[in-house]
Amino acid sequence: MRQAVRLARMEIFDTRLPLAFPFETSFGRVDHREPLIVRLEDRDGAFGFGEAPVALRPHFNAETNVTAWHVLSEFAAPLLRSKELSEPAEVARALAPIRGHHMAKAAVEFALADLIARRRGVPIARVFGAEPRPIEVGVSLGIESRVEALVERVAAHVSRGYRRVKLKIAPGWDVAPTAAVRAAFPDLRLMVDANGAYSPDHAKVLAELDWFGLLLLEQHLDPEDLVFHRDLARTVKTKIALDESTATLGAVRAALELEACSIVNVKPARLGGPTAARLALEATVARGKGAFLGGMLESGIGRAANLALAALPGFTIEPDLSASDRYYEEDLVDPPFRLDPETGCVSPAPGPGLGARVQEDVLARRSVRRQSFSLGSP
Ligand code: OSB
Ligand code: MG
Repeated sequence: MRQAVRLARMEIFDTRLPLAFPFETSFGRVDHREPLIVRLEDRDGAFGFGEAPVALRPHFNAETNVTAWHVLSEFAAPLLRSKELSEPAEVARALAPIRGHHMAKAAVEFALADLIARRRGVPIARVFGAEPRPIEVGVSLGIESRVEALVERVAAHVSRGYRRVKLKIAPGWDVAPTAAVRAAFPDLRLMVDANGAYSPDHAKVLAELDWFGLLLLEQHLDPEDLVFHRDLARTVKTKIALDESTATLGAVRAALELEACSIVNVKPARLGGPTAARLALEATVARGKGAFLGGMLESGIGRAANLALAALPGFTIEPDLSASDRYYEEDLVDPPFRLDPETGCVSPAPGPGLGARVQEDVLARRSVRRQSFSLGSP
């Protein structure tokens, strides 16, 4: 057996990261992200970083930047005290007494995976059972005030090399912007995401989206109602993908069983970490359904780990995972992630763990609060 990691310390950073350009979804417009970054250290001084991509508001899911801080500091830290852990999945087991709060727990599991990879001197992908490689990625673009501005935004990203684009939609911003982007880019791999903004009363407008040859329609209805999604999936030709509705591995299994979707957005933080993400992907593949890896506008810390997971076999659509400059002017990692315009790929940086170096000075400067917790035996 491999030598177990003896945890000594956990530090939490509460960050404020200004976005390169505002991002508007059906929940509203944001110009910052506020992820918590977790740094774990073991008794030999080895360390690893993980990210909880939470926001200030509980719109995507019930977690916020404040609940994640509360859960990590009050409940996760005591459960991790004096723990010896040999693999990331053991974090999920150690934190199992905490119900929900997946993003908070995911940050710890990702940090342990990075720490283990650095100790072994291997890329984090290996710890996930994947072979690190360049990944063809897609970009997720927000709602704009005018259709022309959206078409320009899409054009800028297509010219940079993105070959798959996801548009955020909401009632009143759906058929017209989708039609305009499709008219300007007849062959683009295009999909839309409503973040739960529609109801079954909108069946007619949702059916109109069938005209545009979309790869998928993501989470158009109430996240808590799989049966709505199943019923509506039967009335539209476009494939349905679920994000918020598949908040847990159990919900992924239920959605597949019900045929509420034919594609799963495998979003590691939403599911509770890399182990849950791998299991969700495996369940989806076993059912013969499609999958893509989703993102939460993570900093380079969360994105490096997601990029490693995106190399797992079974994904059928490019991940929501773009270059650093799509998100932040100043990323928390160096080098920043770049898109190769020739191949449409983002590559992991060479090196152990996350590959890219975490810029601890930038992390400190971008944090409004940080706190360190001793995890060693008293
Ligand atoms: O619904 O997939 C989503 C970002 C924040 C919250 C929810 C979502 C998103 C994205 C961004 O679509 C994907 C990315 O990280 O590039
Ligand atoms: Mg989504």
